[in-house]
Amino acid sequence: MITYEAFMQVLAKHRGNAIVLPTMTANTHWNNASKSKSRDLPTGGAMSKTSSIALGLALSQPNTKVIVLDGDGSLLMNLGSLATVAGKHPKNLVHFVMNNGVYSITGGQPIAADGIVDFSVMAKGAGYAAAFTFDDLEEFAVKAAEVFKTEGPVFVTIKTVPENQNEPIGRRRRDPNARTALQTVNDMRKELGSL
Ligand SMILES: Cc1ncc(C[n+]2csc(CCOP(=O)(O)OP(=O)(O)O)c2C)c(N)n1
Repeated sequence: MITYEAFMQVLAKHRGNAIVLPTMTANTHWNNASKSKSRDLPTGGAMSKTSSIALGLALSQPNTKVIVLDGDGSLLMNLGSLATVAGKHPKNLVHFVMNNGVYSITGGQPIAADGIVDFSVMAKGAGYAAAFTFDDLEEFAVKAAEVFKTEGPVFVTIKTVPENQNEPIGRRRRDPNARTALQTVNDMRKELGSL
């Protein structure tokens, strides 16, 4: 299994000028690793919708790589999005699912069919152009360049070590520098030259 922190370090090396959309547990870890925050579009409470937002961005910015860091519980809530993405053939979209087997943010409840469901097989079945699965950091580090060169939509399952949050949500430490949702969207619009 791969830790979020180590995965994010490898991703940061390969990100180039890609737009990155992290959600759930990936948000904090990507925020620590990203060197280009104006090209990040983190989404929090809109569970399961990040890949749909990413699809819109990928279609509107066809010459820019768009990377989604999805949660496995989130993806299960919006499985139809796999077919929607595949049907639009976004060549520039790379859709990662952080497969930690749980709803980490809400305390570690297991996802449906944990250990049985194979997201990469589902994505291929939905029509993604390619799908990979990584359970080992070294293997991902060696193949990452190939993953990002592959014509999309590309799907990547990353088997991640769960980091369960047991502190009640209202009592968790918040990043005092965190941008509001509106600031994040406005920053991205400026970055893309539409504001
Ligand atoms: C529509 C909707 N239902 C429920 C929630 C409550 N909720 C927030 S995070 C979460 C679990 C997310 O699990 P996963 O996508 O696997 O990410 P992880 O927490 O493991 O990083 C839930 C159920 C929500 N935000 N939105």
